Amino acid sequence: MDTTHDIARDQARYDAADSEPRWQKAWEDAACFAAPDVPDGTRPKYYVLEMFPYPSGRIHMGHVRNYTLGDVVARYKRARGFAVMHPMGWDAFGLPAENAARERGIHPARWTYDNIATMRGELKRMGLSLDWSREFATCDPEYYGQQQALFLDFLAAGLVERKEAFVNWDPVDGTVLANEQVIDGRGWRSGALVERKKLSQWFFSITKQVDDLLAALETLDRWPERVRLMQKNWIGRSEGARVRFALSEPVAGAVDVEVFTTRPDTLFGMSFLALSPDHPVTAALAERDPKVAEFVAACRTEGTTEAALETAEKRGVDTGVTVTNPLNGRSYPVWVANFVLMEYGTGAIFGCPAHDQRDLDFARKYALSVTPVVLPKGEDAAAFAQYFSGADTAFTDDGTLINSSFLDGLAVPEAKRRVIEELERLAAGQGVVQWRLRDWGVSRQRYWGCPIPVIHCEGCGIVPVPKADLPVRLPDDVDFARPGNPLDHHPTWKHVDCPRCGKPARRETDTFDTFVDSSWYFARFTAPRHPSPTNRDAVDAWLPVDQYIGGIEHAILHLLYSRFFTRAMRDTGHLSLPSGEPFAGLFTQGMVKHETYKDPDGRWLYPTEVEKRQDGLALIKGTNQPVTVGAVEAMSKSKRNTVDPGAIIDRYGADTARWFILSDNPPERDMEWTEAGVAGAARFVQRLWRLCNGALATLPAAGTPAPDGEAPLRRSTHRTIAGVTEALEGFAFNVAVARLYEFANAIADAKGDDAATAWARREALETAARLVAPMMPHLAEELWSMLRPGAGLVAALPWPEADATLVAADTVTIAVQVLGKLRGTITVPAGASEAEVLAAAEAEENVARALAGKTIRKRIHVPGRIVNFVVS
Ligand code: ANZ
Ligand code: ZN
Repeated sequence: MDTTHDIARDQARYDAADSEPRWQKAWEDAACFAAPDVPDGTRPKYYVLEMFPYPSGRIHMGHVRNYTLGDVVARYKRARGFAVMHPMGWDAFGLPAENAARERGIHPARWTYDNIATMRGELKRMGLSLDWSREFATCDPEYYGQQQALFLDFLAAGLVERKEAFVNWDPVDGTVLANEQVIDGRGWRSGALVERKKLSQWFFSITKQVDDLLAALETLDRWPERVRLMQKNWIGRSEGARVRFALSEPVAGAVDVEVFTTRPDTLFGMSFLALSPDHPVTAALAERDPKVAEFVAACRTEGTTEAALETAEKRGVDTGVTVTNPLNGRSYPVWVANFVLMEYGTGAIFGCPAHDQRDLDFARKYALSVTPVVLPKGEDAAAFAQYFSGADTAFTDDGTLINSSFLDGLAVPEAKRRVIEELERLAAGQGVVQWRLRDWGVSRQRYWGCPIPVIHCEGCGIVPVPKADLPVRLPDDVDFARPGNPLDHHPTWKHVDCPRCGKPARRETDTFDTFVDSSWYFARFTAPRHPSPTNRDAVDAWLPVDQYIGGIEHAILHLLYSRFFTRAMRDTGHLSLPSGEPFAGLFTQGMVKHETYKDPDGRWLYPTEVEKRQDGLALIKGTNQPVTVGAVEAMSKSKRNTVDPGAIIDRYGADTARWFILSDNPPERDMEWTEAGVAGAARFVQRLWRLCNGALATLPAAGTPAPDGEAPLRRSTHRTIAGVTEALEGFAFNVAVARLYEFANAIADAKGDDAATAWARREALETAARLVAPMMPHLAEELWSMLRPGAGLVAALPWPEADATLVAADTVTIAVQVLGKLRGTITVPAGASEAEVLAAAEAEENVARALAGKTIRKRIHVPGRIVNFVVS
């Protein structure tokens, strides 16, 4: 024990600033958290992983919550005898590093690795039980080189495709923009009107797995229902039909337009046909009709996302061309409408305003016909038609078909079947399954990403970079002063000889979407330095991740892409993983919130600038100006309602921060960070330490056999073990914390110096040290070292076992009935025999009165619950 520690003890205060680094070093020296390369089978494996951070600069409270939750699981499982893998790394490619380069002239690599160094230091101060030997950043060439190797294998296996797709093109910056970078139709940086442009891009063929990606969701019983539903909706399976409508005149060679519909039953209620602005027929019509051309040009400046189209006003233009409905032979106008996406179905729809809200809005706006064809149950047809003479709300539920010829009288599902039969008979359409999921476009025109390892040769076409030449490294000397992709205008980097014919050729200058980097990092952690993407022994032994923890914001894309990647890696022999599923268990944590503050001029204030007085008044520190206290909101830089984890650790220590963040609410819910809450946690840290420190002199020697007689404190101890264990198993960490608060009270209340109590007190304190360990690991070590000097680390101890006889309730309360009517209750020892229970029941005052003068015919006893006397 070093001297600073002794001083702390003399002052009877626990000094986290002294203790925490000391224990962190002890864990590191003992390599407590190193996972075996391959679990040896003597212990079951457990892989716990938190979504790895983007190295943005500093860790925030969201990270603290996420990594504390993961650490509780890791430490608990380790104590339960599992071989635990708990790694950490950095999701290190991405645009902010390039922005830093453009704005401040710092090289993206320098910016990224500096941030990583800072954040690694911050995470280490939290006392997380991580295997740091496995750390990597996705921008390390060792990592992205293996990613390139995976890509080449996917390419060879037909899991990758090159095809044309629309992008948001910034004509001034000469770059493709992400949807979030298009603001009101303009590039976020240049302010130029964004164009929709077709580019050849690389796609991962995720749609090839669509059936399995959907079906396997059913097997993920340790995922939140909500996330499974989000995945399901994203994959979006729709059953419907494709229907061909003959054009009144051929347009650029096309004689008909095909639509996709999920409601072929409503074909007799058709009012118009609408084409996407990007539809080939639209393009041909635009060439001869300036009105159409103008409308299409206007649409190009709108966002390309579904969300953008969802919110944009529905607009259209009548092309003057008509189509014939194959079922009734009538003509309908062809419009071009901004809400029809080229990327879904066929890029064309038929509109049925009575039964589709969007179509109704459109029909009202342009005075198109509205014919109801599905009658709600119990509704009168005439009244319903009357309703639609003015209604603004479509009827989208099931009902009975009307105004629909051979479909009249049928229910919607039956009408769908009949109409598809008829379309197929007429050779005008067929039933189809349509998926919402698109292939995953991974090409990005950026510098700070993983280079896509192919070469374009005029003679040979697309040539994969030979594996021996991997990694294709990013050049260091890049120019960010020029707009566009620095890889593209680098003087030498892209000029290479074709690996096939040797003639001058050109490197692909696109880099991967950073979602690629995070789609397999969990597999790489199992053998982070291996010379190929995976070591089969390691990856097959460790995967799937048993518990994955992260934010709901990644519930769709990241998880879906990872699910694709494990399947693709399986198909290319990089792992076995029979289920194909990377994450057996998923937990999504809530957000960390804080009050918001504004000064008298309406400017946001940081919590550190505000002083909250006892009387509830809030003032600006220093000036004492009044502060307006606003809503409790998710911590965000823009509202300045953030609390810096580093400052909290400086002031209170990591254990206090961890304890508070676990105590406030169930981890899946949002929690509010408050100064009072942290202070309360800090007091509890001191309280536990003082309970222990104050008792030390009176405790029997460690390992003393139990004396005769049993102190009541022992029951508290073992019930706490059982309660905390159950809570940790169920992710109810706030409940575990609450049980430990109660336990501290029980220890404090157990007065008495008799041998049995003193022995029980040692047992209780030792147990407390071990039970708080997953949550407050440093304090746990400190307490343990006081109680059992030289007995090793808590981090290496097994989890305490509850003694079942001490856990069981010591008494039970039983209801006593006479002829089914409640007459009284009795309280008996938990282990009482039936004879004892019946005797006590008969003796109960009220019961005895009810039995007086009667003959007992039958005694019914449900142990622990009820006694009923049948009398006559
Ligand atoms: C006619 C109709 C009548 C429709 C009706 C709905 C109700 P989900 O469930 O998402 O698959 N649609 C088809 N392709 C589209 C595209 N590319 N852009 C925009 N909308 C498109 O939705 C399928 C429905 O969305 C289809 O069924 C079609 O409108 C529309 F009473 O066809 B429906
Ligand atoms: Zn060539």
